[in-house]
Amino acid sequence: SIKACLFDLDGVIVDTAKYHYLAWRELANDLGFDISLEQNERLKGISRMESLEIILSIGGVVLTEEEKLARAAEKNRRYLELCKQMTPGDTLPGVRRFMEELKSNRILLGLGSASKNATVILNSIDMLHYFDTIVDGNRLTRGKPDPQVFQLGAEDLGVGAEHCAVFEDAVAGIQSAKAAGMFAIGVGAPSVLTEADLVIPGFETFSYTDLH
Ligand code: B16
Ligand code: MG
Repeated sequence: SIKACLFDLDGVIVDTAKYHYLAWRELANDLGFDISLEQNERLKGISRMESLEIILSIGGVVLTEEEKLARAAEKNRRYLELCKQMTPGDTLPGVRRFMEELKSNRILLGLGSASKNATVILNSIDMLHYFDTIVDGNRLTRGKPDPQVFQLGAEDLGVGAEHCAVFEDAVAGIQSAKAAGMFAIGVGAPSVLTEADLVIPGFETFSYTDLH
């Protein structure tokens, strides 16, 4: 039976993917090329520096390590500026109700995000207090698809992998959950999240009883 639920942040709790995309796109445009929404799909769940490498390879641009760090820092400044407009109303539909339901049924909640901005974002949508543990990009030595992010979460909560369910919108995140030996629930399109154990379109039509 499920004792803990581990949630990805971007694309599951809040739609920050659109802000990541805007900020990356500005960086690409600045370097003289563009990135499509389809190419942006490849960046979901991937760390900031790895995302930068993918973007540079799309544009065929070569930078020094120093330039890369400066560009990544600039992207993050722009991203955080865009995130400033976020309010609790930006929480994706049904998420808050679902978490309340889990809480009242004594299911433990964890965050498993590649983002180094996770705490800031959770604060701005007033969701930080729901979580019994936070695993974010600041704690990770290996990013998704490595299982580390969800393994650390389960360890913090003292729950075995077989009792954990993971909610993820990214292919890399589903792979990470499966590699950790957990039940992987994709949030999005079944055609994209083919490796998930179950795919849901969102939380509006999903409740605690569906977990069993
Ligand atoms: P940051 P998640 C991921 O968050 C995003 O999906 C990905 O697009 C982003 O590059 C990554 O966080 C790092 O974010 O630049 O804020 O550290 O989906 O794992 O919650
Ligand atoms: Mg995500």
